[in-house]
Order: sequence, then C-alpha cells, then structure tokens
Amino acid sequence: TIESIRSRHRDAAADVVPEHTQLYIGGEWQDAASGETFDTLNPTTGEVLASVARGGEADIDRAVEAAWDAYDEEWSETSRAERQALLTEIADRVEEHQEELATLETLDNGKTLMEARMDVGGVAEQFRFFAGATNSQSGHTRDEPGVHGEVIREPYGVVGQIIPWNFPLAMASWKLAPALAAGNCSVLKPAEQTPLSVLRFLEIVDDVVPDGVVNVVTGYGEEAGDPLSRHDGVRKLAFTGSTAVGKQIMRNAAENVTDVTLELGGKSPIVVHADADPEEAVGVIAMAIFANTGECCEAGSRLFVHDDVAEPILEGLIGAAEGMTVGDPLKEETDVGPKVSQEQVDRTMDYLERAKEGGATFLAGGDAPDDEALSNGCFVTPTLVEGLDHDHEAVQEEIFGPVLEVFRWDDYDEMMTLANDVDYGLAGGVITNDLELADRTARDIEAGYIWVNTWHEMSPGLPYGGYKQSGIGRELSVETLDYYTQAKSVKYGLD
Ligand code: TXE
Repeated sequence: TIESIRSRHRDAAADVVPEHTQLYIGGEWQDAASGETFDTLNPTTGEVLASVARGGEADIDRAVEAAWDAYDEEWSETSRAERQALLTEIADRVEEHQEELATLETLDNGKTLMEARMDVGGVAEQFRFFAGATNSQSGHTRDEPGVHGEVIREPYGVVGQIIPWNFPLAMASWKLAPALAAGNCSVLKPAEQTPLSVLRFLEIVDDVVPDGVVNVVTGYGEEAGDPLSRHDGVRKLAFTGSTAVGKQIMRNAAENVTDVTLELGGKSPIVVHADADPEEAVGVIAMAIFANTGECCEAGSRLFVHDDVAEPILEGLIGAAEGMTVGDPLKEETDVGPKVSQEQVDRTMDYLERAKEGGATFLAGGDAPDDEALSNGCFVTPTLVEGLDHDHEAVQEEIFGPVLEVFRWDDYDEMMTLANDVDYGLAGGVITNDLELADRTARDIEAGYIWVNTWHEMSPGLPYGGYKQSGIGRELSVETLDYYTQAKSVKYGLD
C-alpha cells in the first residue's frame, strides 16, 4: 500500500538524509545569501525528503573566491603524491559508506538500490583511477642541437562543474576526481532534483579535503548554474546535461573565453545483425534501454533489428518489458524504479502522445503501472514502440525514459544511414557473433562509444564522450587530465 511504502522510505530517510543541507563553501556549511531554501522530493512517494539551500549569484561569487583562496594559499603547491593520497582516501571513505550513500541516492533519485550500489562502487573507482592517473600525466620536451624547450601542464586553478540528476554522485565523481587530480579547485553545482548524495559525500570527506578545494552550491540552473558559467574567475567549465543547456553554457563561456567540456544527450542506435542469438540479444537490449529507468545519456533507445531475427527478438523483448517488476526501488526484487520527477514523467508521456499521433504501435507499456500503491510516484512502464517514421520528433529527440523505438531492416547501408540520421552521437552498439560485422558496424556508427554484445559498461581508461551534438571532450581516461590542464611551453635560449 501507499502507506507501507511511505513508512519504509521515511525510516530509510531518517538514517541517511544528511545533517547539513546548506551550501559548502570554503569548508563551511553556510546558508544561501538570500536565506532561501527549496525542497527535494522523493519520486517514489511524492514526499519532501529535505529542504536545501537555494544558492544564487552571490553564493557563486563567494564560492569562486573561496576556491581561489584555497588554490593560491595551499592547493597549487601540492605534489602529485599528496593529491594521490587524498583521492585514495576519498575512495576508501566512499566504500566504507557505500550502503548508506546508495540508499540516499535511491531515495532522492528513484533508481533501484541495486543500481545505486553500482553507482557508488563506480564513484570509488573514479577516485582510485585518477589517483593513479595523476602520476602518469607528464609534459614533454623538444630537443635538438641548439634548441631546447619543454611543455609543462598546469592546472587552470578554479573550475566550474555543473551536473545532472540521473547519476548524481557518480557524475560528481566524474567531475571532481580528474579536476582535483590535475590540481584544480572546484565549484560544483548539483542538479536541483538530487542534491543530497553530494552533500552527504562532503560530510564524509570534510576532514580530509582542504577547505575551499571543493565547494558545492546547490540551487536551480538559472539561479546558480548560469552565474557559475558566466563567472570570470572560472577558467574551465565542465557540464553534463541537456544539449539545449549545453549550448547555453557554451555561449556563456564565450563571454570570458572560458574553456568548456560538455557531455550532452544521446539517441543511441542498437544494431542487431541476422546472426544474433535472440535470447542473448534480448538481454542486452533490455538492459540498454531499461536500466536506470531509461535515464541514461548512453541508453540504447533506437533498435535496428534485422528482419531474419526480428520476430523472436521482439517477442522476447515484449516478454522482458512486461515481466519487469516496476515498483519500490528500495525493494531488492524491483527492476524499474520511478523516474526522477513528475516533470520527467510528463515529458516522456508527451513524447508517447505525439508518437501515438504519428501512427506508432505500442508493443508494450506506454502508461503508468496499474498499482494503487504506486500512484503517488513518478512511474512509467517499460515501453516498446514500432511504426514511427525515423524523422518523427519522438525518434529524433531524447525521451530519456524507458522507451525503445523499433525499426526492422534488411539493407545494411539504408539501415546505417538511418542509424546515423540524428543530431546526437554519444554511443551505439552492435549485436552479432561475427567479428568482421562487429568491427564494420562499430566503425560505421558515428558515436564516441560503441558496445559489442553488451551495454553501459564503462571502464576507466576508455575515454567517454560524444560525437556531433553529444558533446566536446572526453571523460574517464588519462586524457581527461589534458582537459583539466593547460599547456605551457618554455623555450630556452641556447647559443
Ligand atoms: O536538464 P538540464 P533537465 C536531458 C534529458 C532530459 C532533458 C531535460 O533528455 O529529459 O535533458 O532535463 C543545470 N545555466 N538530460 O531539464 O536543464 C541544472 O540545474 C546553467 C540528459 O533536468 O540540462 C542541472 O544541474 N546550468 C543528461 C544541469 O544543468 C543550468 C542528464 C542539467 O539540467 C541551466 C540530464 C542554465 N541556464 C538531462 N539550466 C545527460 N546527458 O545525461 C539548467 N542547468
């Protein structure tokens, strides 16, 4: 019942919601200059989880100043070994608090506890990876008779980082770990829907991170994110979120010629060849689109399935979609939790409505679950849609929900033209047992990350980022440190 879900969530919240829900500036918890707060809701129950400081321009100014103070006074003098030790300590602390952080993420975001545990495991992995990576970054020299010069890599100083709500703590770690490893201080703005795990994380590492090295200003995009992206004290911006806001960030960055990396939306194709094993294919496809309730920038959301295997695969997918347990994300048996907010549900439903008008056939889902206990939550059933024109807006734009669009093919070149006919180019995948086909398709898809017979797995060391309007720059790899540093050439005058 609604009441039993609510009481389970209230009990969990009592244990894990952070004590401090203010801004974290210069190592201190502070109210917003305006004194205002906003509520963050639990998308499973619709109840208020916590009230959080509503940061604005004055707070961003203070945070940038605190970050520069920390950089100038101490942080710019740290050695790689010191930063490595700090990042390793952070990773250890996150692991010690894994279950608590995962539960908090589930309450604030709605992802299942199993998904949240994987996220938090990935957070520790990020800090460990960049602890090691900081030691492998080096400059280079230019040497020949009569010529000697060297290129050293210097941190920017203070970076601004704006993150989304689909992987709140994981996205914070993707941003903070390389920024700190490279020797920068950060001002980070979490998404307004999911500020809590980052705040709890800071409580956990507060005594080891020097004051001002990491500053967090919670608040809305236009009130806190916008001034951060315009601030002339910020030398580099990193953003993950929608393509529309990414473009705005880039325009803002232009005002001060601030360097910017962007990780934006996606509409990634899954290409299934005729030789695919239907059962294995169904497993990969269901994971590609339904994991994290479809709220993944890299979700496989357009399925291109070869005619020869379309029947068994679609039958299997319908069974998989209808067989998933949609419900309370705190329960271990749940496969699909709620979306993050009612706004996100409305957005998904609006696309489905337009798809219907565009002549789509719904093979599965497309509505809210038929369960009174879930009626206060932001739930959408796993959905399969067929029969849309590829240029329909529901196909061209990111739905960001558990919605897979199906296209059948028998001509490879025609199929690949469609697969690439979107503005996005974040990820893609191919399902086949033929190595040559896998290689050819991986090369033909215009995207920055390709999976062969799997999905979502990302190993630190393999750069992640988009082609086309899916972004600029690469995260998760040693080269990410290049995006957090600037090259300085030093030329010696030799006779
Ligand atoms: O994203 P926003 P929203 C996509 C997905 C989703 C759509 C809208 O399709 O349905 O975006 O989601 C901050 N200046 N993705 O509206 O607005 C905001 O506060 C500075 C894909 O939630 O892009 C938050 O911290 N900052 C994506 C962050 O930007 C601004 C993940 C992202 O929010 C701002 C999330 C402004 N003017 C959504 N406006 C992915 N690539 O994974 C907002 N923000």
